[in-house]
Amino acid sequence: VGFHSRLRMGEYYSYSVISTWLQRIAENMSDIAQLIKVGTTVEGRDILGLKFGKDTPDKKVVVIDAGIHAREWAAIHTASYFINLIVNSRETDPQIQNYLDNIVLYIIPVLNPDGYEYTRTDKTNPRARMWRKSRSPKACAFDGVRNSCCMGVDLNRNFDFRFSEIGASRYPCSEIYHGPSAFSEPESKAYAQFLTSLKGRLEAYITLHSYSQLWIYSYSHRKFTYAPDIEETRRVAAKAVQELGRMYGTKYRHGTGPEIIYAFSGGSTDWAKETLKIKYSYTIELRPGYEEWNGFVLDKNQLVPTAKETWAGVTVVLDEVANQ
Ligand code: ING
Ligand code: ZN
Repeated sequence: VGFHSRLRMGEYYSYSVISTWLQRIAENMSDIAQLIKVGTTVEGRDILGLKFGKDTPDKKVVVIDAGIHAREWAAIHTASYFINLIVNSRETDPQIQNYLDNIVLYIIPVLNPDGYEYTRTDKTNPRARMWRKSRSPKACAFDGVRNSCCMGVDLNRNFDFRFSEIGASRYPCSEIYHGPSAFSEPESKAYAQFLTSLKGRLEAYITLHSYSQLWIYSYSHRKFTYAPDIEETRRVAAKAVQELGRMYGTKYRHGTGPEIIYAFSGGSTDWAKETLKIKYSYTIELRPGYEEWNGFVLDKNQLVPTAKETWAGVTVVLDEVANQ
């Protein structure tokens, strides 16, 4: 067990440290973990993840990701914490053994590594810390006054679900620029292909964001627009939020985007729900609460508690899939 095969939790790490860590886990624990490459970013980085559990064709699949938005560091930490927990408790925790035996679990901790690395240049460029989008090359549009050109696409507006309809912008300089067309970006395109390859077996898809303490389900482009299994979706969300809150008393709300935050289209969970017919498709907004002014910068001492309580919520979904 060499350098980088363990990461101390409660810290933020560069993408290269995270990548090496994932590789070491796959090398040292090939009985439970395999390295996967989802695709390649605009700047040429590999989008890496781990696949846990022994794969047999009958097993249900769960996918958890984080870091589609660059500045949401607490989400990346939380996904990393999940990996760390599985790796370190696989011999002692019966709940984790149950998951390893009965489901296939993919965790992709940084979907937008170009953006994440850019936010980490904040020591020399203080504004970089609040970057949200990818780092795709400049695109231009006339905004009524001038032709404005900017880098980056909001990857969570670039999925082929009601593309550009609402809560997204056609201006490249906007934080929520949806890109020139659905799946125009290598990151979102590769990820959609990856999820599609799991079709039929994919029972749950969870994407971690920050912040606002919300457990969001489909659909989010318009109020009162649900998938047919909304009752089940709601039941599991309510239970997850309750379990999450039991640990430290953190209060989450659950609902569709327009019910609890805002309407938007082009996001990964709505696309997955509609196209892949996934039973459980959730966007989770981690700590702090929405009343906080700049919740993207979460104090390091909140990282582990945030990850722990989120795991308590996520296990509600994992239990549904593993024990059905
Ligand atoms: N939030 C999500 C976003 O992509 C969201 C919010 C998700 C709203 C799902 C409605 C439904 O904008 C963050 N923090 O990125
Ligand atoms: Zn986000």
